[in-house]
Amino acid sequence: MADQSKTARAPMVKTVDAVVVGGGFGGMYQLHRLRELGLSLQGFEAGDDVGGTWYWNRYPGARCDVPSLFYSFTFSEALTREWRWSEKYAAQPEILRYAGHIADRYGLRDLIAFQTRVTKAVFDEGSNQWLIETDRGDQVRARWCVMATGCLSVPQEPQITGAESFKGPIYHTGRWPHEPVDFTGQRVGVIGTGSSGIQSIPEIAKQAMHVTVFQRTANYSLPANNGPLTDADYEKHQQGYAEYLELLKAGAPGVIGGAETAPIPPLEKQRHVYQKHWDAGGTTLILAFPNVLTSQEVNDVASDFVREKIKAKVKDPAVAEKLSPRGHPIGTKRICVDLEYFETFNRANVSLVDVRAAPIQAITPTGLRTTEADYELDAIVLATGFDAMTGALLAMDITGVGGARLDQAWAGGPAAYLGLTVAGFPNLFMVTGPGSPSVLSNMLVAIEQHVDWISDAIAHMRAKGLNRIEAQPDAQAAWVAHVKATADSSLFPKANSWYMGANIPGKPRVFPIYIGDGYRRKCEDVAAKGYEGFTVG
Ligand code: N01
Repeated sequence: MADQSKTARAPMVKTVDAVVVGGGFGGMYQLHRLRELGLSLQGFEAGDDVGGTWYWNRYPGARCDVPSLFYSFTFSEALTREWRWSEKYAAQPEILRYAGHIADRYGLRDLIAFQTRVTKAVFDEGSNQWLIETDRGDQVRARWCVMATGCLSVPQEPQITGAESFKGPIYHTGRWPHEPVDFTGQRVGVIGTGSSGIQSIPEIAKQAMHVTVFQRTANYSLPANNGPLTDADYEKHQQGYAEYLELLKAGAPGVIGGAETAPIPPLEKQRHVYQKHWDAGGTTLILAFPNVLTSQEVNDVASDFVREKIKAKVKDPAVAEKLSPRGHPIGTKRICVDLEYFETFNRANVSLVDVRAAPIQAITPTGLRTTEADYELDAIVLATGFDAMTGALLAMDITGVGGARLDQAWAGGPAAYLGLTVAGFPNLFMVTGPGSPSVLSNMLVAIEQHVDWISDAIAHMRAKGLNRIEAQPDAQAAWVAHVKATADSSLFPKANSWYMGANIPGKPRVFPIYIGDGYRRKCEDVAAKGYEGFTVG
């Protein structure tokens, strides 16, 4: 694991208008917007530079599954004009450069204390301020506190007996070292076949002597069809850009938008359309019809279609069968996008072990033991995911009104009004928090919308001389019920996914993502009605 030695500095004791936690895209844009409003600010970031998820996830093959041209901020025309992506799906180093460019362009680094983790936030009812504490001994008071802490920022490491005895290195994809890792001549074991495993396995296999993939659940993955972006691509994008911005303003549809009234398309039409999406590449196949994620009947056709493709790609029929996902509808565990993932299993130096059939028993000094066999390994890669959606928020000790703690308030699962604020925790905002579209939308677009809403709310409060805004429990309960009802009308609850919290032992089984239509409009209406559902004072 990357061990950062921290640069020494004296603890800060000060008061600012707002604290922003997180130096990823959300934190950076929030700092930029609040500075424009004239607020005094303090940002905190655990890493030693900006970039958030793209700072930490440096594993080989890390790449975005949203086309680069759309994985871009839209708030500044100049920024859009001057940045040029090289590939249809940008790789991690390029996205990190984009994050660095934003930090430079807007002079954001000076606002952020790096290598600093926020440990505690306590609301002081007397002053209506938050007292923020960090692992560096900082004590910062602020009227407004914005948590831009990311949806997938706390790595999940399975507790495997004997891990500490392993003689080689153990890497987690979400905490990849900053210095290059060379697997040449090594026997590498990879545990996990979610997006991180599916992206890293083909790259590791190109270098290592042998890769053993320990798979518990086979996953659906769609080809990226990546390639360089050409002048013609840019021109076409430019031509449609104004229309794209208009669409964003109108609010992107939810992933199950329109499903209720959608008919079951004829079988041949479904297969024809899936083929078109497959050829184009990327994630859109699961959105090919409004009801792919709500109708088992439609989903079965899409799932079969992808299983057939896997069968065609993998030469050994027994391996193809092991790689064929069964038991969850396509799209209900996060869909993966790959570059030659299934083809990688045709290589002589790659083998697949089904650890559902023969579970992992222990890590030994020289490798890994399942109930069936011992595997000799020089290095182990944990592509085992994250404590998603709530992990980073609950890792901090957050106390609101009357000593209420966030972990207690969320003991039964996260509850938040619009995914932006939590009743009992005034003046605290979350960027892409639970109950908003977040990970089932384009994250940069979702971040911009949330940051703009939060900034407007703070500007409104300041203009009116108000210093406290708090979600009303009833409004929050109604929103949470709506998010749940929408989720329950879909196939998502059928899977044991990180969306459902199923990858974290003991985590409440809740689907904390809003997948219906009209989210942006709802947020705008709430603001237009003088922050309906909030108590403002
Ligand atoms: O994590 P995951 P991830 N023994 O939770 C397995 C985003 N992301 O880091 O399914 C054996 O999806 C686990 O098995 P199972 C994206 O949103 C985006 O890959 O629980 N196996 C599963 O196979 C993504 O969805 C991009 O049975 C164990 C795997 O580990 C999210 O991050 C790229 C195990 C974890 O898969 C998370 O992806 C990368 C154990 N004890 C990530 N514990 C792009 O933009 C866990 N597993 C493309």
